Amino acid sequence: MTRLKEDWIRDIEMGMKEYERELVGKTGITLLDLAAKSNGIHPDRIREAAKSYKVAAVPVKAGEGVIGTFSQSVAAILHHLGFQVIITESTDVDGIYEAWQSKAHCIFLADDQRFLGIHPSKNQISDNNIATAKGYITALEQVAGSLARRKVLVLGYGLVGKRMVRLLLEKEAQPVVYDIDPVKTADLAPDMVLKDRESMKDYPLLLDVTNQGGWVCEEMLHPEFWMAAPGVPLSLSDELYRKYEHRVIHDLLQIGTAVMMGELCK
Ligand code: 2YJ
Repeated sequence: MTRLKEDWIRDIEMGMKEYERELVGKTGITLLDLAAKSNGIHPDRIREAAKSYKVAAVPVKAGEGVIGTFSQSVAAILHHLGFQVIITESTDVDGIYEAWQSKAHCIFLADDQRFLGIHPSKNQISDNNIATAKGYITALEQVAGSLARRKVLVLGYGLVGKRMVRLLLEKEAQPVVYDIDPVKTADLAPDMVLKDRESMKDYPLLLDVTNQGGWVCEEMLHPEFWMAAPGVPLSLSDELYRKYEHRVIHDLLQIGTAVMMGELCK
């Protein structure tokens, strides 16, 4: 699991409008619509919740500590969806206490292992790994149409990759997995495993959940590929990303965080 860096996320807060414009340009829907669709709810449900929910982003010092602008970025994404958001001054357990004192309905917080959204009074919790899997599959469906009976290549078989495979099977798609470590995919049926990454070019639909940057070269891409890529750093080199940005859905926090909020509105 990649730990985010301040350098990567510092523009999120100021760039939400531009982010939205690009997302709509590629997928035809807004971040709020995507959060709703990924959770099978009407967008109005999120809009209604946004009128009354107060959300607290709690910085967490535990482990490797606070990442500059992490809580601010989470707050900006949720604010963009219409929610009233505070960032607690206190961190960790004291921050949770501050959130409760401020009468926040939902709390968003992350340590080095997990990023959660919690709605205590509804006894609901949202895990960023699950939300990310749902959000990027929905984004891929949005650009490529129904995935049923179509092969989808999942690059990387970690926590999010596994969740994606489960969701794809539920959607009656045909997931095929590539992971650099063959031990990870040993339990999968042989026809669900891509052994050699040179064959990637046969797959136009890609979900990239790897955490190694720049290992995909142009010859490995199908001429009409679509890539939905929560993996950080991105598998495409900066140069390839610039060339094919119109075919790649990729961000560092926005889709996962928005889908978490959608889940808490269910
Ligand atoms: O509050 C803070 O600023 C930090 N404790 C945030 C830590 C963010 N955590 C990560 O980047 C981890 N890799 C977990 C992310 C889970 C994404 N699926």
